[in-house]
Amino acid sequence: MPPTETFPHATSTALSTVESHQTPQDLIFYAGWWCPFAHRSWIALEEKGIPYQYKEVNPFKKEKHFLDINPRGLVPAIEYQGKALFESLVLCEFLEDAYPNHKPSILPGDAYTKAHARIWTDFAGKTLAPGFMRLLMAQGQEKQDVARTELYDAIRKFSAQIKGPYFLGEEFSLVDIAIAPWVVRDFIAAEHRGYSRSDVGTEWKQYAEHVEQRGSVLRTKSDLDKYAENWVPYLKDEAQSQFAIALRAGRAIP
Ligand SMILES: N[C@@H](CCC(=O)N[C@@H](CS)C(=O)NCC(=O)O)C(=O)O
Repeated sequence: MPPTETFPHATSTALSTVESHQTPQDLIFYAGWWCPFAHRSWIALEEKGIPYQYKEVNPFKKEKHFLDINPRGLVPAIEYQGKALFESLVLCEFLEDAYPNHKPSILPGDAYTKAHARIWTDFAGKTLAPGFMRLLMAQGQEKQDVARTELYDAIRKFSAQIKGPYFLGEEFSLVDIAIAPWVVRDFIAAEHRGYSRSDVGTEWKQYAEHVEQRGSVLRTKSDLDKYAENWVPYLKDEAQSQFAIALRAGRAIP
């Protein structure tokens, strides 16, 4: 997980979004700009255009006011009309249920497709996201090779189900939201762990490119350098990389 001392606030377009969400609302969103789990719920809020007040929290400090909202002490959390909730994917489903008139819906209306979406959201949450984390945190070539192979296998299973451009087809959904924060951050795995979207497969590369261009994803995105800095203590690989240089120069992820 990211370090206890993180850059204190969002940057780039995410900062503008934070600044335009400071007015008190029925819904207070407690997040860390850097946290991929918080990023999920933030994308859902933005996607649905729900009024919310953004509050930046450093969950590692375990401050009492925050533990009163989420006893687990983790971001994201929300206070909705004075009542607290947490867990990123639960929050996304809550937003869908509590704001039915805010479109687009992030879950399909049809019962079968909704269940299908939940199966793959679960896969994204329990297999893909941890796969990215394991790869990033793996130390030594051998462990990194194993972690990368496992992640590629999992992504290929997921990719085989992508209808395109998004997972369920034309509609952006909870499945996409569940994996979007790791798509935004996968350049770190490319930079330090030999990961490449193209090596996983064309379906995945195209899918990732669509997801990262979604308006709600762009509006909640901080500077890539800041995400990368956040991971440095865990990567233990300070080498100056050509990949980082290419990325900063605005070239495509290989
Ligand atoms: N399962 C949780 C995970 C949330 C989580 O791990 N958040 C991290 C930041 S990315 C956190 O708050 N860490 C604080 C800590 O571990 O003390 C969710 O999906 O919301």
